[in-house]
Amino acid sequence: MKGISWVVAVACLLAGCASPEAPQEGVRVVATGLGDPYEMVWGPDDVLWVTEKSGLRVTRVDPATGRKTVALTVEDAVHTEGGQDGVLGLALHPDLLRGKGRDWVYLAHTYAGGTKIVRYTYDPAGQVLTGPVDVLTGLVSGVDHQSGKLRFGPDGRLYYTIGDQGANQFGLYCETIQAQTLPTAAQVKARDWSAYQGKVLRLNPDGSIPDDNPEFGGVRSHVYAVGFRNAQGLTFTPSGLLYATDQGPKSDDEVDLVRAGKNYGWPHVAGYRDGKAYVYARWAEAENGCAAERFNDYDIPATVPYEEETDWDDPGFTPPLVTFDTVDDDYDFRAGAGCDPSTAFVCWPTLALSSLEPGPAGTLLATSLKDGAVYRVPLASGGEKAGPAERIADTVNRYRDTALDPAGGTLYIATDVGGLTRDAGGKPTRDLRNPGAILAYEL
Ligand SMILES: [Ca+2]
Ligand SMILES: [Ca+2]
Repeated sequence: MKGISWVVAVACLLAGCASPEAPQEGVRVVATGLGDPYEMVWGPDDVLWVTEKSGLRVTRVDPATGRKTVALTVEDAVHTEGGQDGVLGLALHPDLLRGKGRDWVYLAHTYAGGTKIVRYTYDPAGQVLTGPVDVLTGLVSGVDHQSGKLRFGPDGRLYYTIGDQGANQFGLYCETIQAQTLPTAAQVKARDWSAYQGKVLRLNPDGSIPDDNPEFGGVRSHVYAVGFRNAQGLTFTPSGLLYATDQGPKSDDEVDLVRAGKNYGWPHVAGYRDGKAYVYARWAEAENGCAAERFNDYDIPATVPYEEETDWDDPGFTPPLVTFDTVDDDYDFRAGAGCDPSTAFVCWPTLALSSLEPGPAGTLLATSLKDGAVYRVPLASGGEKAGPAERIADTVNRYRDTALDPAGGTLYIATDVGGLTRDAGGKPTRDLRNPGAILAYEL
């Protein structure tokens, strides 16, 4: 054993390993050992309620002591190693622990039949979640772009983001993106939710379709807004407006003000409809069949049809309030320092925004997976405008979600257990400083 630790120690001297507990400027470690904390919510009991994507649990963490209590192991949840599936969104009923008999916690997770949203009842004596009741089952799932954030709105409805499943890229390049596909009346009647990818959904807490949901193409469904790629951030502000983040393909992460019936552009538009550095290549429609093509993120073969952003003009299109790293058309995406094909995506300008919540003084706080930082975005004009963003709480980690202590200025930040991020010099690294942790940062 001693020999092995020597090998590790020497390797660390050479390669620069960091202790997971090592303090970083302005950031302290509250808890470790979490299995990919995905959604973290400040509860009415002043405890952090945390889902663990790969740990397949709901864990309550005392922010003062870091003490962890498992409230639920989700027996039928599934996670693929390295995948975006698992135990995802969590929303606390507004009446939780208020003595009204509605101690309900809503959870979204993948299972053998797709993704489902389930209601549990919290037992405060045993500190456990019990009695699952299905709210909505049979949502499409996969290993990529699940999004999976769940929120209670001030209107008492549940809001849920469901991603484009990573279609039209990498290993799924022959799958068609369904972010603009609208459910038909026949599908809704048959409870076939297969057109829901790339949307924000709005549902009654019992899973039914609210009577006042918008219609798309004359059909009312759970769909509230369309045209998203991977909206991992979703939040209401105290003024009742709904915002989301979306992850751009190689440029153009966005913050969107989400309104009923609107279209947020993907995959026709990334960021603004400005024709910059993005065209929509339709790999599934390749002239000789998609299987005959080899996916390429930089050059579109002549046999693969594509369209410019300006080729698409939808009256419902709603541009983002702010984009991150919008680059010009001549930007060289191949030129990332220290990148090879297996790490290239970390060198692209995108930040991979992963969460959103209101911060103090009319701001939004968004986390980044690729940049290990929180972006503080000021809102203006009654919430109709945003930016420019300020970068804070910088470490070498993949930041997954935040929760703000309502009593003070402490921001809690959850981190992934593994994966690629950028080191202090901006180069790709898998050497995460605080894997599977909750960090605290004073705003
Ligand atoms: Ca968009
Ligand atoms: Ca654009």
